[in-house]
Amino acid sequence: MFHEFWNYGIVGRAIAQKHISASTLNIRDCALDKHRVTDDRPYGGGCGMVMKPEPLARAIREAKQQAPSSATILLTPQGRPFNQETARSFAREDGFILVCGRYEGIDERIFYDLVDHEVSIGDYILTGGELAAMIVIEAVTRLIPGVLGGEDSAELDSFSGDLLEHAHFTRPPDFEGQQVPKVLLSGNHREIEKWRFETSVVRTFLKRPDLMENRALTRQEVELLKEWCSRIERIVQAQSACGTDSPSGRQQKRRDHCFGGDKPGSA
Ligand code: 4GS
Repeated sequence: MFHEFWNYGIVGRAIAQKHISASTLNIRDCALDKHRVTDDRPYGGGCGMVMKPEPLARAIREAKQQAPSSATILLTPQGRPFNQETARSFAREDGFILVCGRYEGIDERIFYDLVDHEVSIGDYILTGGELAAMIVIEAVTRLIPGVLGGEDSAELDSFSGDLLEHAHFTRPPDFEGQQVPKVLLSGNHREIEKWRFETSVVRTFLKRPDLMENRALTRQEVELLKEWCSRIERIVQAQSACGTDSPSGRQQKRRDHCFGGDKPGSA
């Protein structure tokens, strides 16, 4: 699974340019018996198999020898949820050893001495930790200085601040009758920045309100939300003044997707 991964895209280039180094150890190669068995039936019965401790311990010790200052992280749904903050903290470390489990689980005694942290990429069950490890490696690699080649796009992406990214457009200016917002063609950088900030704030509010509920908002964010509040209030008041089923509401054909929903007053 990792052969393609180490050679592909940003991770492949980061390795080729020596921004990072990476290698894989196959736990099966650390099983010393003839059939290279890494799993066994669970004590106490039940379905599913458990990873045997000896090959896993041998693999982790071998990895620790190759990367002595690295913490050992087991990918498991029981771990701490992986997010951009975790990615940033991993990017500051010297390195890490990611342990990818298979089967129902691993023998509990591995945890006592050999695993430092447990990390989960989400609340769902995979058949192996490999894809989870790749997700962690990708998210961390693109934060290593130099990997994204000069431009600061890692910093500007979603979650670098506490807002989702603004809407993006490229050519053509007319795609199947949908126009690029005029402000982006205006060349007015102050206005463009303002528009981008507005799309960020509003789509964060619409798509991921949890990202705003759990932190202190900036003054600009509060100002913007207040402005939208009063716009919405004006619309609601106008509606209740002249009845709720006005034909003009039904005439609007296209939605403005930039904000993750309809932008009041944009029709
Ligand atoms: C995850 C996860 C995972 C759990 C591995 C069952 C095979 C599997 N790993 N985040 N045994 N979610 N691991 O589902 O990290």
